Amino acid sequence: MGSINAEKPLSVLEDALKGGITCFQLREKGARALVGIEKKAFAESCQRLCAQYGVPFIVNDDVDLVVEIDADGVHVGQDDVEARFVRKRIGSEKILGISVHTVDEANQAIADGADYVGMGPVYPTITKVDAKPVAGTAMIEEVAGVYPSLPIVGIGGITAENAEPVFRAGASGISVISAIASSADPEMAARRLAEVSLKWSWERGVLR
Ligand code: 3NM
Repeated sequence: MGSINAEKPLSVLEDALKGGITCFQLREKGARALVGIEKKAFAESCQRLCAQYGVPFIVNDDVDLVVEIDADGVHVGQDDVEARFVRKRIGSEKILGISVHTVDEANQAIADGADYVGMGPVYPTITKVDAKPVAGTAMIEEVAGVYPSLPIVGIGGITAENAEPVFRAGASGISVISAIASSADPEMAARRLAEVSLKWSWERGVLR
């Protein structure tokens, strides 16, 4: 893996879609992040690509943009705008994802109308500068134990090689940035991740 390919994000996205990703979240953050009409135009390009592949397009932490361009959903963290207001604003049809780190936060996320929760960082990551301490998979296991049918998506340092414990702990999905965006072959990287996910959704289906 090298550094994240920030120069050609749309071609990385298209490769990832070809490789079989099942959901895409636009997370436009950091010093060089696009804003305003540039962010909107870029978001719409991502949205069009995702639509071509029938993959949901979710925007991180920008409810106004979600409503404006009619994205499929929004993801918010604990420090972002209060989730119950987000559900009210986007209506019942759109996907609402909420980052949680404890069972209490999961309780609240469900009460606020979350369709899924994100949990991390499972492993060390250099992608999110303000990531919380590495959490491993224990809390995923705890939340999955309390809410067996709540979709949990693990995040943070996940690769095709280390994804298994995340699924074993009870996650239904994995979310990655560098495993795809820093790969020399993003399509192949996405394909391998999709294969691991598919294997686990099949096993979980059989086990339940
Ligand atoms: N959120 P990578 S970790 C965006 O713990 C994000 O909530 C995290 O990137 C959390 O796959 C993270 O390159 C970064 O580690 C994920």
